[in-house]
Amino acid sequence: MIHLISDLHLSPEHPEVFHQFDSYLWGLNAGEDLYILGDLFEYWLGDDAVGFLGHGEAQRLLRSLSDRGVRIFFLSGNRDFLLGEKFADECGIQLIADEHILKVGQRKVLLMHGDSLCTDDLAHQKFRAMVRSPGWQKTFLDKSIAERDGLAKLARYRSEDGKAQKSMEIMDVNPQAVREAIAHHDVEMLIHGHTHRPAIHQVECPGSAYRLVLGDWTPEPSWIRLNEEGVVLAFSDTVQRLDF
Ligand code: LP5
Ligand code: MN
Repeated sequence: MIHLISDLHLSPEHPEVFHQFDSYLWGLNAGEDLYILGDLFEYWLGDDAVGFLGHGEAQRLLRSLSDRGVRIFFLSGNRDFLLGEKFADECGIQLIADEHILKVGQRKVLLMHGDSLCTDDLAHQKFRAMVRSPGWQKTFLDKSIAERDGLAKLARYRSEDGKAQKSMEIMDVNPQAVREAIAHHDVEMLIHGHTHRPAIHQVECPGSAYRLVLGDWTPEPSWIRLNEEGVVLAFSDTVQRLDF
């Protein structure tokens, strides 16, 4: 079985989400795969700041999961794009690229965080291009943890302020960007998070494909289970199923 989650936004301020995560992970068995599609953490300042941000417990939880024989794959989101190989190695996680192709039997499924599909949100695309560039990341990571934290808090403040002024439409995925991603990778299914609008959408591009959107974990966990027989999406008190 393949399990997929995203957008937990773990932080010490919300221990209830951490406890839900812990319980959820006990439902996963050795030999199964867990794909984390970004924004596992509220924000990430670099692998040297795990203790500073209070993510030591999460690190131990992930390590014990990989030690139990569950393979963990991580694709970063717009909050935790600075999560690196050091933290991944310590947890037994394999880092994968945004736009990762997952093979399920004969099927190809495209995995993304989802923010790159929000192409109408020009302010975000500009910010994204900046912070994803290796030069910017090196300069940022060379700063002290306290300085990085100050900048991250400023970015979070500006982001919340900016979102209050943007329409829901601008902050959703752009339909043409979705069709292009599906056609470019020649897949029949795309799974992403980021928008916190869990749903199963049918996409005509021009062949028929599906776009599955994971939800966040407040107040309930959201997850996808996928195997050769079909896919199940859970969010709030809803469970939706798609048979292959
Ligand atoms: O994250 P969310 O869901 O609230 O909103 C996103 C988009 N916002 C972001 C910004 C992140 O929340 C900030 C994460 C901090 C990571 C910490 C490490 C890096 C620190 C960087 C410090 C410069 O991704 C939001 C979208 C929304 O999703 C919906 O799709 O609309 O996008 C924006 O609000 C636009 C920009 O992304 C935000 C611009 C912030 C600019 C901050 C400049 C800081 C000052 C630099 C001084 C040199
Ligand atoms: Mn996100």
